[in-house]
Amino acid sequence: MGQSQKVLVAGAGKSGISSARLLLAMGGEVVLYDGNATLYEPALLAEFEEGAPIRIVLGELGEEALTGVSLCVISPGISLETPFVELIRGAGIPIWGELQLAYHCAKGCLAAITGTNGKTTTTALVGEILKAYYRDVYVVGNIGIPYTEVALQTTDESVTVAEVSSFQLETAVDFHPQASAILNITPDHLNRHHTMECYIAVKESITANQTEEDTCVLNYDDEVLRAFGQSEELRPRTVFFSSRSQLPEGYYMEGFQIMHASGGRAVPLMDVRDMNLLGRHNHENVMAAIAVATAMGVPMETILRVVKEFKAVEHRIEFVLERLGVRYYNDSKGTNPDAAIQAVKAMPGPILLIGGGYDKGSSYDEWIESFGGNVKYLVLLGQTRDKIAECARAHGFTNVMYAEDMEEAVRVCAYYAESGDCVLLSPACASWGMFKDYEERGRIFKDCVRSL
Ligand code: UMA
Repeated sequence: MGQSQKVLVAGAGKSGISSARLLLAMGGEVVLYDGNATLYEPALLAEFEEGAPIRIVLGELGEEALTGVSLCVISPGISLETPFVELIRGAGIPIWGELQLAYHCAKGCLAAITGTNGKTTTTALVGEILKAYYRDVYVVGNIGIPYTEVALQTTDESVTVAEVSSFQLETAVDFHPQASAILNITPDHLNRHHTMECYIAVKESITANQTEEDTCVLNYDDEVLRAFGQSEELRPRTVFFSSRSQLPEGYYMEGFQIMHASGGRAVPLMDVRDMNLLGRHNHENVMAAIAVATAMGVPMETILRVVKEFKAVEHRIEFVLERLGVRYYNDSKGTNPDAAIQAVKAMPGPILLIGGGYDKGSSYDEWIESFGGNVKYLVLLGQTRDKIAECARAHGFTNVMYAEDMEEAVRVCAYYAESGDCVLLSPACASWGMFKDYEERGRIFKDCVRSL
């Protein structure tokens, strides 16, 4: 990336705006492209300094827009199969993801966390731990703050933790974290990656540039990741964690205790009842966070103090309020069946469940099977509702209702709920189509609950 380079930034969402700002700050020239022709150009231009060398292209991308362009920085939400990408490839222009651009410009130490579920909680927790020990800490990525937003502020003394999605890894080039973690891999985003093999390969590529001096934290209970951690090809030092098996090396659970085994000795670290996070999946997230933070040089005493104080992140099995003996939980971040299963399992009482949304090509069988008599009603929203209702019927679950919007869904649940029940929004689907993102969906749910 040289100065005064002309760069095409594809996608004018959070990542695109932030990438464009970074490129301009480095003295570059930007063509900001978005496929959505209905975006308002003056509003986009207002994001940048007046007179900045930036041109906006909306809708179709013509070949003339590529004149002089030497790099394309693509937003994570844009599939590499989108037709305009062919045009860029045809012109021989290299494609970097937003993550790659940020990495290229950033300094300091980096930890990167991926996995299908738990990565936001784990990243936030690692961020809190790092902040308790280091002065200059950044928490970035899929969690909602584009890495490009802070890349130029980082220094050799900075410590950054990035939540990294499969979308972001797909367009990484020499991305090299000192500590990486893959928390789990279950089916998700198959409409974009097509097969599980491709999805797994993309997730595992977080380690592609790591060396023997680096660390990779892996879930021993996940068969794919266990095999990956034991394979000869993996260069970084592997640290396993497990909530199901006792490990000779690494982190595992013994009853309520998180244990650390090393060099033939196992020591108890903490009792999970002393922390605020609920459910086994969170015990796994905590073990991964401890391993990553240790690899980043934080003493165990500091790590455990922060883990005990840490509270659930917004939209992830977040307790909203109790009304007439009914507890309301917002798990809008439950955007795939596996995450939604964890939320169902974590509920303290019978459940009225709000689900459905954008179709990512997921299968809902395991999710419905996980209801196991604990879900009283399933209220469905969005594009996937027929597909889910049909799947529920096939599994003998017939207490299914449709709602047109979140307000109706919440009202229906409140009407049917009895004291001791839980109303849970955990859709097993993405929010797109009805909401801007899962955060908007979760906020609207909470507003509806509060105004009951
Ligand atoms: N667009 C096109 N052509 C397309 C698709 C999209 O031009 O074919 C345009 C849209 O019109 C829109 C822009 O691209 O204007 C949106 O870009 P984006 O989807 O990359 O979204 P950002 O706002 O940049 O947010 C992204 C991440 N979004 C996705 O990966 C879909 C955010 O993760 C992330 O927080 C943010 O960068 C900051 O790093 C969200 C997400 O849903 C939370 N992630 C997925 C998940 O967690 O399951 C991976």
